[in-house]
Amino acid sequence: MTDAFPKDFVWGAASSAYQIEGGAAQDGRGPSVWDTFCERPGAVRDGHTGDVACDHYNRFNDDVKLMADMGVRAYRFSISWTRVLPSGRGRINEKGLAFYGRLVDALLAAGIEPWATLFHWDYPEALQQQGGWLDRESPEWFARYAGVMSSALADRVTNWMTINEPQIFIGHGHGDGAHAPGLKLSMPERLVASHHVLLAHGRGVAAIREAAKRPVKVGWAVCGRADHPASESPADIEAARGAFNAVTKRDSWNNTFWADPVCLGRYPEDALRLFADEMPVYTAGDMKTISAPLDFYGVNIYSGDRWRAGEGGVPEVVPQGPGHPQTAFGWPITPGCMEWAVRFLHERYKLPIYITENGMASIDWVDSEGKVQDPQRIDFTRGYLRSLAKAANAGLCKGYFHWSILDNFEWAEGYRQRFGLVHVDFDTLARTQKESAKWYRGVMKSGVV
Ligand code: IFM
Repeated sequence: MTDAFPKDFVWGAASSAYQIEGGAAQDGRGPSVWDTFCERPGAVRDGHTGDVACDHYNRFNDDVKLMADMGVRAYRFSISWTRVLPSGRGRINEKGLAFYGRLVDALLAAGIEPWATLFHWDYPEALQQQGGWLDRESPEWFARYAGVMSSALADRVTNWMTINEPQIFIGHGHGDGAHAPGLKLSMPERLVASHHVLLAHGRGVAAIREAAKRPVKVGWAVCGRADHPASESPADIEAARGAFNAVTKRDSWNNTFWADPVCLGRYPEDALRLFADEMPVYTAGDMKTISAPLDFYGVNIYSGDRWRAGEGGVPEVVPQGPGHPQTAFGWPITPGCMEWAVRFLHERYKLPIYITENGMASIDWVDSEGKVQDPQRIDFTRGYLRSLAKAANAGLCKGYFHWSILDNFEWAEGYRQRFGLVHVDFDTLARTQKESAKWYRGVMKSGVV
């Protein structure tokens, strides 16, 4: 069985600055909350840090050659805010800014389309000290940074994403404290921070467009629930749709609390009921700012619950049987979530969808023949792509970025979880293409999976 994708489908791979760059103290980069968090005893597994990571900051030319050799057509990377603005605002660090110019030039020269994300969790420590996302000025700090980057790169970078996965950096960074900056805020404070993140996104969209001086495409890259139906019966589809679009829990892990304000200009009714008077005061002007029109919707998809209409039509999650397939991280493998997340998002928000991340952690090593055999990653990706092909061929999804190009710093898990298409030996920093990279090369070339 094979599935062909549309000819103009965008094929790529993704990374983020703190997870691969290293060069933490090089050329005037300022500290981010992740630098500080990694210093806290016990915060990150085995005390790992992103100080060196994959040393991509110094090896980016070789990494771009590697990507070209792998047949990567588009590369989603993020910019380290504090490499460019060491204190988050104020003085621009020209050396840091120049790095991204060189990276973009190298990508373009290799025929790889750069897709830039402005914020992938490495918030400036100096701004954190001033209140971080709790400060009403924080959207303006972000807008300034967005404008600086757009002025510098939008002549060459067409596709932009504002923020990556607010569900996680608010949920873990400001809720349970498992990620930087390690805060455990009360629910009203968390909601204030969330509202400011949404405002920052909207201000960022405007700033990117204003500084670009030519038409660019702007979106975001979020995660959320990937509820999907257990069958194609209308009742099961309705059960999954209901869950996908609901805010039922007092946490950040949902779709609509974030996406309704951005795409529809309002918070969803169920969230307003659930959080009631814990919600911050906001104005119609705020909602107008937040809902600045987007060109695309980027979504990161890994795993989701299967839903069915149970007894009397009551929606219920289908329990996973014993031994259900899972990744090394313990995340259930549920390929059907790909097609349906795209369908549900497109149906509600009417934007072209890009899968800005998808992939899996597995236990990979360079074997005695010098190869990295990762058949699970090939099978995982094949299954998810076959599911995605249905949504792509229905015209709903326009591109796919595999997470990740390189094994990298997996946040609180340190270097233990390997998500790369390319294996990195963290002692020597040697790169080895995994078998999955060779397989994915064929997929990107043929558009057939
Ligand atoms: O590594 C992360 C990435 O930074 C954000 N999305 C999920 C990935 C895997 O956990």
